[in-house]
Amino acid sequence: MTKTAFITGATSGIGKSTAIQFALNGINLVLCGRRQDRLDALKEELGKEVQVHTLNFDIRNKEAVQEAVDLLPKEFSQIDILINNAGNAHGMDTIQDGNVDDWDAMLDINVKGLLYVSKAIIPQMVARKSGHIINIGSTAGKEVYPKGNVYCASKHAVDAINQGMRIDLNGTGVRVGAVNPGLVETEFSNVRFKGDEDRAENVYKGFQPLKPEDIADIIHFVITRPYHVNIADLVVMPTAQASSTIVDKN
Ligand code: NDP
Ligand code: 8X3
Repeated sequence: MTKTAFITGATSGIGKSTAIQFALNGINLVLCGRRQDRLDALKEELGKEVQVHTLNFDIRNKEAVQEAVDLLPKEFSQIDILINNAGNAHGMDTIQDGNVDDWDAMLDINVKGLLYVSKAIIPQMVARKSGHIINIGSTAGKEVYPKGNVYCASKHAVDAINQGMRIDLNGTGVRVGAVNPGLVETEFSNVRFKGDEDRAENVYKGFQPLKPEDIADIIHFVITRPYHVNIADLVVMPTAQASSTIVDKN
């Protein structure tokens, strides 16, 4: 039977590549983000392959999240796969120089937003005794690096939530796992450095970073394992990367 995936942060980077990969493999899509022009373009492109519905909401707004899920058209209302991907870093400062608005954004989007979407979708999965949730964490959820403080805290929270979901949903038939990437070249650093393109590009200079397609390919692998196989927690880095701070740059 054709499955339906709900992907947050589908307008760019890892989420967009995952949407394309899923469409090529016949998975119907509910694509979420705030940039309507990009949602429209994706619907136009991927709608040639599968059924696509788009949702425009800010993941920080819990009422908007719940309403978007509640009002899904019938043909998209059964969510088989949830990709909790929307998120970003905002700023990169020492804790003493950190901007509290950046801290709010990272905790509200990466942690609370992920929880709001999960809260809106998990009950139907439990009721049906099936479903698969992939939480997009980060190597920043496995270690802390200089000036990473609150972003790392948000991704450590995703790591804990991923474990907590798997524990609490054990026995319900719902699979839960995380994919934790290292350095992937997306709009991530443009957002982190607030549009400073030189600074953003510099992050990926001198080595071959991961492409969002690499992560999409892995996510598709994870969600296509047989039902008795759950990939619980997966870390993937570029070959040139050994840790958040050790990258072989030439
Ligand atoms: P991008 O900036 O390319 O994509 C981020 C996506 O999140 C966009 O589609 C954006 O959509 C969406 N988003 C951001 N804020 C909100 C919001 N308030 N409400 C709704 N949607 C929002 O970055 P990536 O693809 O790299 O990031 C995706 C995930 O991967 C994030 O969770 C990130 O932390 C994680 N990650 C990234 C790594 C990297 O090196 N790139 C490494 C490890 C993890 P829109 O602006 O349209 O709302
Ligand atoms: C993104 C990877 O190293 O920029 O989560 O924090 S890193």
